[in-house]
Amino acid sequence: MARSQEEIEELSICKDAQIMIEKAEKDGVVTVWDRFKAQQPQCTFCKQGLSCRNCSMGPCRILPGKERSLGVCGANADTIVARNFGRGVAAGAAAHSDHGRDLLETLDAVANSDTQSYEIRDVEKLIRIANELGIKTEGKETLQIAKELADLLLEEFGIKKGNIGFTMRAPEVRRKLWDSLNINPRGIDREVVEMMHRTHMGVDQDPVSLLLHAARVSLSDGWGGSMIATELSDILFGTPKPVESKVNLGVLKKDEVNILVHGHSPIVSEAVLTAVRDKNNIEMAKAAGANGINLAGLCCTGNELLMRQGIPMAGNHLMTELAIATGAVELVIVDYQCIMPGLIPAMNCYHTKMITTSPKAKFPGAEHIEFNVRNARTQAQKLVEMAIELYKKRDKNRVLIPVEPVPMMSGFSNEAILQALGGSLAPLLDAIKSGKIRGVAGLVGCNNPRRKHDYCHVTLTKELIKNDILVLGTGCSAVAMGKAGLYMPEAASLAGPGLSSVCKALNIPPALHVGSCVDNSRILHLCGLVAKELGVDISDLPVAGSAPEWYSEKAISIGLYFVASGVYTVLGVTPNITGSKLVTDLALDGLTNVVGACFAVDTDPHKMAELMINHINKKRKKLNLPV
Ligand code: XCC
Ligand code: SF4
Repeated sequence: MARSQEEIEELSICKDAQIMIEKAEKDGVVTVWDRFKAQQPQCTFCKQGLSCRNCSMGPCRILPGKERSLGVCGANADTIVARNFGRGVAAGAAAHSDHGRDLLETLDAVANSDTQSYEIRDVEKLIRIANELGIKTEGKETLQIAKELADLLLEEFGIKKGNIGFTMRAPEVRRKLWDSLNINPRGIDREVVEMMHRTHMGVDQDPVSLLLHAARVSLSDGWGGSMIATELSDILFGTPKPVESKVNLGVLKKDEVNILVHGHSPIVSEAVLTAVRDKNNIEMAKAAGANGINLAGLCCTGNELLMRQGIPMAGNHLMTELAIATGAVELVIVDYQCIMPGLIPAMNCYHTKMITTSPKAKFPGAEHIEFNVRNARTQAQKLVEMAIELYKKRDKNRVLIPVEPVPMMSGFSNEAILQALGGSLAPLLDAIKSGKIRGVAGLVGCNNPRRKHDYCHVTLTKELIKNDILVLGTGCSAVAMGKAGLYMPEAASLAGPGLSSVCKALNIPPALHVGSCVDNSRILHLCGLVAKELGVDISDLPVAGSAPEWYSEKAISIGLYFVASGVYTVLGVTPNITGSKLVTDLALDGLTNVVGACFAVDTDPHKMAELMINHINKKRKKLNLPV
């Protein structure tokens, strides 16, 4: 049965989403919301983390306090919950870090002159990062430095004596704390593998021990795999600087060939961008009756292109099927992560084709055109030609582009923030000390059909900026803020008087787009810089994090590395740990005594804001700053 207007408005706050949900229904496209409904009621054992299928004596479902309080092997609820949580963190860390490894292999190929598809665009950053990690660069050729950097970082994944290099960006007190807890991450792959080992039947049964290792896994992501992904993407594709662009489904063009890139890594999408900008291809599109070729992004590979190249953003996680339902998309080119298999039946309703490009992520029903460092240029060319051919098949009567796009600013890398501040952190620190900016909040993560699409991201951001808290956004959260107009300098009028005066002086928005999900490492790095400058630990800073609508295992890893780095983090979706009181208490409270920060959970963005503001005020008081 078709949804009423009221029901549709309950699903998303976005006009483009609302209009497209209705069109999708009419066109017979099954969406994430339909499938979510069909899954109700969802398993309460799994929801609480109380089911285990780690071995073939099971699966086991635990009812604590009842006869069935132990799994076949004898594992109790605390163990099972901690193990499940740990595996989630490992999967998330693996996803981010394996993405980082792909950038590393690309840098390695460039260094060995093994590719014509990629180059080093930011030589200054290459040298800076190499120096930071102890590589001598004087008198060396660029490619030699790149080679040495690639070799050094490749080691971070595997066998490494000592700790991950970028952890040196954390203040010394924090590193000492990690050492004393034995959670300073060693090799990136090693921590993930060790989690898989520990959670095998009959290995680590102690929930505290499991959680501490989970923290170490997450730190190897935040200060390791993700940070490597960010820094190498900057070196290869350019460090972001402030750039204006547009966001929402209105970025699709009625009279142009529309290509969407979806996934996470910039490796494929950057190659596609080069082909899209090629004059011959534009001529070819014109010969096919189109006015040009329009490239837009979805999710994090979209964020990567938006941050560095100003490529418009069509939407976040829950918008991906709805983008196809516009009937205006020729090609969806994907790499990996967060690509719903539901896109395949959706695209089959139109002339749209989905192309998978990574040997790691194949989708039955999509065409697979594999990209590697050597063939990226030619493959991208092939795809653009394919999109132009598909444009001829577009049924104009079924096209609906629902709204006008919203302008947004992007490109706030730490380098760009420093530059906007005149080269040093001092003006930011002064603003924080005086209370003009009361604190900084990182808003990150996904959408989830459990929550009204974008509602928490936008409401929470508005509350925070109103209270003079500068918001840094990444991932799908960032897209939500952009769509709500919060990424324009004019949004300063929604900020409190202090933050608004800073924004006006610098001509920046009160919420800053700092990148994709791996770019949460930029926030960690910034926290490290500020803490070092003030001579305190990260846990002393007036900062807080939130993943208001998270869904992904990657978000669990992100949340945990923020907490393990000392940043209080508020989740808007309850993680699957409530089956263990011990694990839940530790996450929501006990961790504070261990790593100086913990999680909080609330589903109401106003309450989430209150929690974050109270935390920031508490930290200000401790630093003797005006509250
Ligand atoms: Fe995926 Fe990164 Fe989440 Fe969005 S925010 S749904 S992880 S695209 Ni990363
Ligand atoms: Fe059951 Fe233990 Fe096997 Fe898990 S590891 S499935 S709890 S027997």
